[in-house]
Amino acid sequence: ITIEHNLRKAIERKEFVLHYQPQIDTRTNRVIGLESLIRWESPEFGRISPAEFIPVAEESELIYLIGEWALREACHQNARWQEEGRFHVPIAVNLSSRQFYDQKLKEGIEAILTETGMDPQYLVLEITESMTMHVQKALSALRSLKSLGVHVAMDDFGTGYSSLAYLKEFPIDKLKIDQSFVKGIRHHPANASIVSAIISMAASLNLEIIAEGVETMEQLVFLGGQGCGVMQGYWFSHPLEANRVPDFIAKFN
Ligand code: G
Ligand code: G
Ligand code: MN
Ligand code: NA
Repeated sequence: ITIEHNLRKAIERKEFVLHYQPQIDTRTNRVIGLESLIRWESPEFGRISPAEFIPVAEESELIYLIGEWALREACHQNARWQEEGRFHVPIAVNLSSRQFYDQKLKEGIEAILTETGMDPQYLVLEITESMTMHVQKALSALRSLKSLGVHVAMDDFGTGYSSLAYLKEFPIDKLKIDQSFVKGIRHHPANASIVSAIISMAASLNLEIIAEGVETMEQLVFLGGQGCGVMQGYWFSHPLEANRVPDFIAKFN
């Protein structure tokens, strides 16, 4: 029995769940975003990390089913929170490479937006820098998605090989500094320099910037001092189950 076979059953049995990690603006101390992170709760195998099953799903058509489920679930959840009327916070959804380059992604998202009544401005699609190596293909995929009115963030920034020359051409809204650089701030001066350089580049390109994997007060202070006020990481919160999000936001905001 292959993991692929089990993934297919997991979709039918609705064993996936989204957790949400708060993104905090440390200047105002408010939650300004939530990143959805998929979890597979298997009755047979326990909790399986997306780092394990997403790459497997990417090797088959299953990635389209799982990706569509995650987009729909995030939009539904946003609509539920809006109905409760308590907060209005953008939700980020990670896209895999095959999803991003799928010609049908745009109409799929359009249908989900209509179905859930989600305001596209509150949907942030996260792509990774390494997915944009084919610049022309990436540009046309980005333009098509942006025409929906959604926002786009470039994730894991600094670890891929995207051409800086093209970064300014990409219709993206924000850069997420990869957590490996944030982790190295203290002991590896080069990482601190890279972080500073990414922050100033984002500012000059008019891109929002967010630091990932912030775990210590020291990292928070360094990032803030360099002009990066928006952060995500265990220092603030682990990814939360949906039902724990309203309380977290209420306490924070
Ligand atoms: O939260 P966690 O450390 O388990 O996530 C591991 C990896 O899985 C991260 O790279 C994250 O971007 C990715 N991931 C989490 N949720 C999704 C999802 O819904 N779709 C895709 N394509 N990747 C996801
Ligand atoms: O690839 P992407 O950046 O989407 O994945 C984010 C991953 O990082 C998720 O697996 C999430 O659970 C994890 N994560 C979030 N905050 C922290 C943190 O402060 N430290 C570490 N080690 N991982 C984190
Ligand atoms: Mn991400
Ligand atoms: Na990342």
